[in-house]
Parts: sequence; C-alpha cells; structure tokens
Amino acid sequence: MSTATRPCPGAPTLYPDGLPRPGRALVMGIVNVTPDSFSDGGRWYAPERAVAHGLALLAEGADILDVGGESTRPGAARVPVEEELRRVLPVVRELAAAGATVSVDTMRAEVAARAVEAGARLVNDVSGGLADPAMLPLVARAGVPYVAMHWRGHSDGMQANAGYDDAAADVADELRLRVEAALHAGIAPDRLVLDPGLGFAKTPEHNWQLLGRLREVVALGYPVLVGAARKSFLGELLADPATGLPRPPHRRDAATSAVTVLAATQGAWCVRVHDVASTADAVRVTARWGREA
Ligand code: PMM
Repeated sequence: MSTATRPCPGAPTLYPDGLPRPGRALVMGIVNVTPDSFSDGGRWYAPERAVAHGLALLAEGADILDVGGESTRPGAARVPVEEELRRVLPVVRELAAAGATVSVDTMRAEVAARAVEAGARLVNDVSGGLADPAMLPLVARAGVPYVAMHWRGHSDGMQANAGYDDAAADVADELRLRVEAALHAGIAPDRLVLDPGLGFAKTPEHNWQLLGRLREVVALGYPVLVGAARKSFLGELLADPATGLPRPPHRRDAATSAVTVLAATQGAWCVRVHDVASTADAVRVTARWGREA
C-alpha cells in the first residue's frame, strides 16, 4: 500500500462510542465532485481525480473526507438526484475502501442512504434536515453521525434570507430547533454535530459575528463544525487595496488557517477545509498551546 492510500494514523473509525475527541480539532478535507464549486469547481470533477485528491488529503492528515456532488455556492441551481449519485457514489466507495472516514455532503436522503451503503460514515447536510423531510428519519435509521448546518433556503435564493436581529443569537436559536427535530426523528444525541453555516444566507458581517461569538453555538452542547475555508467574506476582508477586488479563493488559505486556530480555541470540534496540510499543523499547534493555558 502506498503512503497515499494508507489511512492517516489515529484517524477515527466507526465512532461506536460517540464522536472522536482526540484532544484537538478534527480536520475534514473537502472533496467537491462538482464542475462549479466556488473555490475549486471542476478541478476534481472526474471520479478518478476526486479519488486521487481525497487520498492526497488523507496523506496530508485529514481525519474525515467530505465528498459532495452538489455545489452550494450562492446562486447555484440544484443538480438532479441521478447526477448527484453518479458523481458521489464511486468516489465515496473508493475512498472508504482505501480506509478513509468518509462523510457525504448532501441534502438528499436518497443520496445519504446510498452513500452510507457505499461506505460513508457520516452525513453532512447543509440544510439541517430542512431540504428533504426524509433526511432526519433516514439518518436515525442508519445510526450514523449527522452534521446539521444552519440553513435558510436553497442557494439560488438564500442571500435574500440574510436578515437577522442578532445573527449569533438567531442562528443559535434556529440550530436549537434543528436539534429538537433531529432528536424527535430518533437521531441519538451523541451522533449530532452543529454548524453555524458560514456564508449561507449570511453577509460577511454576519459571518464575523458568528465567528466572534462561536461560543454561543458551542454552548448548545453539541460538537461544532466550522466551514470557513476560502469563503468570500475572507476574500472581501483581504481585498486588494489598489483595485478593491476580493482576494481570489486560492489565496485565502492563510486566512483560513487563522480562522481555524481561533475557531479551535473557541471550542470547534472540526474544521472543514481545502488546504489540509496547513490545517493539520494548525490544529496541533492550537491543541499544544491550549494544554499550557
Ligand atoms: N460549506 C460548503 C459546503 N458544505 N458543509 C458544512 N457542514 N459546512 C459548510 O460551511 C459548508 C458545507 C460550501 O463550501 P465549498 O464550496 O468550499 O465546499
């Protein structure tokens, strides 16, 4: 077995005793099998390229590989379910067979079910169960961990829903409702992960407020996943002073690492990133520092 196909040492396996807490934030590496995601659209669209990319992320230290077949960038249209399955299943199957802990990034119960059959061990639903009424019961039956993200509607219209009295408090309240729905559907509390949904029906101001008050989401009592990687609020912060143009996505990794360190310090359980190598280092430095604090 080459180093690229060997699971990363210490990678969590099936989570029989609840979610892993290795004393540092976990690193979820992003494998977008899409032609149109905002930061890497098209690069890993062919299944064999997506698998090779996933294996490279695993070798760099990813604890989890998040495989998605539907872009959720603002304005994106939905992909037919057959197409989503066609994109995701071979990649999930191969990465799981190579020993990776795979999550499937989908809003559809059918895709989640088929991906779990193909070896996925976690379902990452950016809609928190709101897009497909069959999702929460399916996850409850499958018994897999479930990431419920804060969401207010599909990507083609979500920015029209970016109105909050107090973004951090409102997101925490809406996540609490998703927790109630998930528990009501029969998902075990120790399988549940929450995510504030940075960039989803949120302005840059809302995203910063959510990060600065991440503790309010952590205080809900569930592991928290943070997905800030390369998002446009970072590009806007780091805009070129001469032109005013946002920093392009592929040059937002240092800023993403800074968010990773701060989010981990605030109690994030996992960070979802494109650049796994720098993130794997950042979470270890943060954990080591934290042990002295
Ligand atoms: N962001 C994207 C896709 N999936 N899942 C979770 N749980 N949290 C996120 O913030 C999130 C997600 C969009 O980003 P991408 O196009 O870089 O994958």
